[in-house]
Amino acid sequence: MSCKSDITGDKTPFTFNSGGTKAMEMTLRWYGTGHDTVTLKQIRQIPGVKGVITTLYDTSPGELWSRERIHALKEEVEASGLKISGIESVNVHDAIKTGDPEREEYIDNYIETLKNLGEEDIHMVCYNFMPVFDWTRTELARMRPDGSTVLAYTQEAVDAIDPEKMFESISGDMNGTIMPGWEPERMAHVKELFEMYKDIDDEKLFENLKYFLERIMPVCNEYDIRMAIHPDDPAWSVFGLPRIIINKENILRMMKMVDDPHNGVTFCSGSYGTNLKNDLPDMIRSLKGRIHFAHVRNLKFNSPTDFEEAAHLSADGSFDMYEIMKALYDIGFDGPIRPDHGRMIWDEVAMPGYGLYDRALGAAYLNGLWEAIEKSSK
Ligand SMILES: [Mn+2]
Repeated sequence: MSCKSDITGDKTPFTFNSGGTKAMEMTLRWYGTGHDTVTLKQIRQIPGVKGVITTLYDTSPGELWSRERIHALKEEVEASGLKISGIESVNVHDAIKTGDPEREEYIDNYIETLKNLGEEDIHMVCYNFMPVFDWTRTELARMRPDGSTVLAYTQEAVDAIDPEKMFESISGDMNGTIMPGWEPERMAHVKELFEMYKDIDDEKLFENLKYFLERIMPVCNEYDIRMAIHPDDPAWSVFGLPRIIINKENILRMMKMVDDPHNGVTFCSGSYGTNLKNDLPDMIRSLKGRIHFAHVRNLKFNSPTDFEEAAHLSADGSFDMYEIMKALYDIGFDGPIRPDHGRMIWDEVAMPGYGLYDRALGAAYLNGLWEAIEKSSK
């Protein structure tokens, strides 16, 4: 709602936003007490951050989330003056991704979890459909000229490594944390995981995704839960595994194959952006109404197959962050948004990509861009 007010009494010449309009909601990812070095109190003090994107980090893919645990998490977050703006992630079991007969039981659990989240008034769920490895990086602490460290990727390093050694090669740089998708218990079974996917190609993966979505859409409609698939990162096949959520063509195919507004996307600029052929503002515009969550970060390319995660500022990397935020503004994006991975700066020791300082700078910068876009559009 727009309001006019005046120090002298009734009316002034300026219009201010009283908070009644729908607008994007700046958030920060938080892994939960005992799993995150960053506290809710710290998050609360970042200007403009109203909510967290969180999860039950100690659950395994396929496990049912009880209403009690969701409720307890919600109470903890709300006691700090924040809210739960969405879940990242409710992970999808490999049996669902591979179409194994066991999937029925895991989909039933997933539906029950969504129902429990809906009952607790949580309406956005991020997930991914990547086989075996979640996001892949070849370095977790590449030094930049200013002394900060960042996650980085080179295709040459991936091509040279045995996938079973992938975890070993980066685990030493995790600062003692457990990184999402790289849980040691899961990585101990990498060989079996590869075996499960040996007959799965892109078409089969699409088919299994469609099956999953069709099964969960009724509960999503009932509780207004917006499903937001996270893109594959990097946006191409690694180690010969199929990867489908990688470009505009595929994501539009997915939106059409289960044509329901609750079937939507997490627009992650840093993941789609790994492929320089992806025109990020154009993709955002083509997904109007289906972007339920946004991850905004910048990458710096040293070559098309060697990139590192930069500061959010456009000038520090290869993307035009203003154009990305402008596209989100133009399509009327009103969901949760978060700065994505940050650099490790000011001697912070935290999960790579998930320190407090650089993500707080990112949130402030993205809020600044948004304010400027909003004011100049009026
Ligand atoms: Mn992301």
